[in-house]
Amino acid sequence: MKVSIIIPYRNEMSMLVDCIDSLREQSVGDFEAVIVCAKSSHDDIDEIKRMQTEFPLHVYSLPEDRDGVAAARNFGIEKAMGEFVLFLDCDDYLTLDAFEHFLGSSEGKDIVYAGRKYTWQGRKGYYNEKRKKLEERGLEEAVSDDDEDFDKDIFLREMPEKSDNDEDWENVFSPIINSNSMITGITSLGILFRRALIMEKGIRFDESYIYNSDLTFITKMMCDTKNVIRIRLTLYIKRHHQDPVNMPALCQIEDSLTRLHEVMRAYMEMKQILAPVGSELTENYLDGKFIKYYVRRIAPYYMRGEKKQIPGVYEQASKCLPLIKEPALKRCMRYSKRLIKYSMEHEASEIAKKVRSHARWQTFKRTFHNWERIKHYFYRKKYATAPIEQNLIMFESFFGRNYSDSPRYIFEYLNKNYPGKYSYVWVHAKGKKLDLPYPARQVKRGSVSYLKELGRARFFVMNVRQPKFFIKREGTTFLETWHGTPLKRLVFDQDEVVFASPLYKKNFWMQAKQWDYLIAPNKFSSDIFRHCFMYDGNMLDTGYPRNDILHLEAKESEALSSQIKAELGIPAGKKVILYAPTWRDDEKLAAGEYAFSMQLDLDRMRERLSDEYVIVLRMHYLIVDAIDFTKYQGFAYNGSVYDDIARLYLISDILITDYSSVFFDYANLRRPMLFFTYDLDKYAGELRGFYFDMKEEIPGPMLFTTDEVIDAIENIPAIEDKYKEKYDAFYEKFCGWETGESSKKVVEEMISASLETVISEK
Ligand code: C2G
Repeated sequence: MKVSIIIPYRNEMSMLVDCIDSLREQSVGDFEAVIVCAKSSHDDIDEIKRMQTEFPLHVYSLPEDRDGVAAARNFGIEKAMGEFVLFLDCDDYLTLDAFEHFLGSSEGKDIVYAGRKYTWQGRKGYYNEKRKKLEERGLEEAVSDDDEDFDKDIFLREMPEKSDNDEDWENVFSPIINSNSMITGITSLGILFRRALIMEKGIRFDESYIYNSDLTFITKMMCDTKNVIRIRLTLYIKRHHQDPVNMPALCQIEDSLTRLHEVMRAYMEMKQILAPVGSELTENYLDGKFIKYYVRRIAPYYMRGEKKQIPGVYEQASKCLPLIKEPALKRCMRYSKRLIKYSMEHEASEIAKKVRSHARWQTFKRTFHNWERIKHYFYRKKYATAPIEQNLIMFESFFGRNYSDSPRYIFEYLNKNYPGKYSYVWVHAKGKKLDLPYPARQVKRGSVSYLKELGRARFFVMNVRQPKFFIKREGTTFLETWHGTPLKRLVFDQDEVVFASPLYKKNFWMQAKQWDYLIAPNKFSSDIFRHCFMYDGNMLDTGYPRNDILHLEAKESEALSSQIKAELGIPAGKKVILYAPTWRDDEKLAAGEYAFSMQLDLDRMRERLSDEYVIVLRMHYLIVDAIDFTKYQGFAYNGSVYDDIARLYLISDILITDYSSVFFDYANLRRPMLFFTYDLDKYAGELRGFYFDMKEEIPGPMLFTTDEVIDAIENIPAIEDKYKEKYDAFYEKFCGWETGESSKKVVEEMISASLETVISEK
């Protein structure tokens, strides 16, 4: 057995699957995997044992009296049979050709060290992104030809014999010195270690460390061998967790006191281990890394309070700082140098003052270089501290791109039923003032006036998330209406967010914590919203205000329909097909802007349907691609310029959609729906994943070509007949709460509860 891969495991099953898959797909290999499960993960052991692999997979549980990564790795070392061991964390993975390179270079070596890369993504996302990057550069390289950072040829470097020549010797310590990271960036991951050397020298991970046992382990290993080879290719992918709220990686856990103490202890021990080796340069690099840690983590910690609140940190730092040697100090930045010297002569509270004034100066420099930051500075310091305007309500729908959705109907309800009681401000997107039926101030999203209003409004009604910098002031009320029943998995229910920012989950969590009320359109959504947003505020189980309009009296509804058709120039005698697809996560053009590739063949539809029908095309608000309508005059109409999709539902006889939440709303009308799901496998599998099996629940056929769509339209009565029962069940489940009174219910609940708050505050 050539290599034993030691994998400590703790409750991260979905990530372990990815990790094991990366081993399954190695092109060469004579290895075994040794998985060591921590106490808290014993429930998963059977599932792990059932994993099918072509290589031997040994699963152990850590004895009751041992815990932590260090213990799991040591236990793995005891069980390992390979000539080498390699430490792999269960949330990380190896590149496809890792073993080919590792084994190809391992002959006669004690340590084979390769490059690591950090990512926020699992393998699927990582390789997708890589493929995309390659495509953008016009390359068609196989994804396994890894690493844009290095030349494609492997660059192997034999380490020199230990000698007095520091210049050479430094390379032996490349894991320690060859990066800009702080001391905490040193790791034992992704390195082949000759097992005989570990056993012979009795080197183990120190189990008294929680976070930083790697530091002394790797230092000891490096000091005990001459035989190191470095592969200048990325073979190890280290993964940050996208859900640091529920499942933070060790490196994502905020610097706690324990970690500060551990790092300082490890630094002192590493210095002791290195002392007999006598490599000044290596020590200097290590000192440099420690200086960075001190300046960025330890000294700022003093700002949290007086000495008594930071037990032992100051004392321990006082022992570490004198160990830093002059050459390392000479090489570091002026502020770092001064801070170290100052720290050796002053108390923690004085150091805290120095750090604070430096931080203020840095913030000032950063802020006043950038107009956006200046605006946000004033928002924080001035607008969000000004008196709150007690009757001011701010509305925003789809980032101000239109006057629509539930905020619109809440606004109209308030104006009709509470005239003169409130004042209003609506947010509009750049270059698009809104056409409002009642008086309201309008502010451009992101402008200074917008920030002023954001600072002083008493109520907020928004259907997407508020900006990240938003400060939720005491005594204000935030009503999040959201914008649809979820079919697509959302936020914390997504295993992996492939296309959004890796901080998506964390940001979402912070934002949802600021919501006082969240509207649910049905019981199904109400339940899901709780876990997908990790939301524990007030849920308004009222149905969507935006769907009130779908429950007007027949006469009123017909009159409104004729008016809307006239606005769009649609001939009264024609039936209307509404095509309203959703957006695709992988068609991103820029932040908040997506492309859409039209798969419905409009020429063909016109040919077969134009005598009886017209089609209104309504793109999702994130789509910026324009369709040329001039070609289809009299048949296809641009519904995307229309503010509110609910009014388009009203005029349409048939809806064609895909995975968009529009079908939950449209069902209120009980009119026929067709599902043009030409990319179902990709969408449901790769892009999002669904909360339920579409085929089972949707009250209409899934269609995959334009001809199938046309055939269905020509046979609508038969389809209505076929799906009648399903439609009834669907209506009951998703539309039952919506009776045309949702705006009223929301306004009454929100306003009365908020008034109570104001009264009790007084
Ligand atoms: N929408 C629209 N036109 C479309 C598609 C959607 O006006 N062609 C509007 C509808 O009001 C719809 C809302 O945007 O309900 C959300 O659109 P989805 O297609 O469902 O996609 P998404 O914005 O990702 O929201 O919980 C719902 C999910 O968040 C989905």
